[in-house]
Amino acid sequence: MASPEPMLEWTEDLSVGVDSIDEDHQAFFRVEPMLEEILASSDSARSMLIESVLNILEEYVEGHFLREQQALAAIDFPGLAVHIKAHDKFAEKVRAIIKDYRQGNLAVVESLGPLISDWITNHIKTMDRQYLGLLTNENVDKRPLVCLLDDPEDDLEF
Ligand code: FEA
Repeated sequence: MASPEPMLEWTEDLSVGVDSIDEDHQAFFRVEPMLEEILASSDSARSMLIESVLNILEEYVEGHFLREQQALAAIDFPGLAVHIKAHDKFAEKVRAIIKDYRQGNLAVVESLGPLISDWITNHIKTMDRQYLGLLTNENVDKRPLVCLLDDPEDDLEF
């Protein structure tokens, strides 16, 4: 039997040089192991714990992407349109899985782990590196995700 894939870990070399974004990414790296642990358990609170992870993911795909996109737009980042497209595609997949799960297809939640791993490899470790040196602590909104989402001024069109 094939051994399971090792968990992906955030390491200093993945830093994009912006504290708030690095903290978002570090939190995101913790989602998959957390979810796997919950799925492997027979905890009576399992469904409540899964729901908490789904809430975290929902907030993340709204708030983190908004944080990056606003900052990239402010510096006229040349790859912005492609970057937004990638965010939108991932967010759409996450939302579809969550919706399906909440409609009763409980097994679909198992597809989140591989999706997250793939995103870490193909986006955080690659595409997000493209703005290294362009974004700084000074030109990125450092508020917690939940505050970014609550701010009506953040309803920007990209
Ligand atoms: Fe371009 Fe950052 O997005 N990372 N995530 N997730």
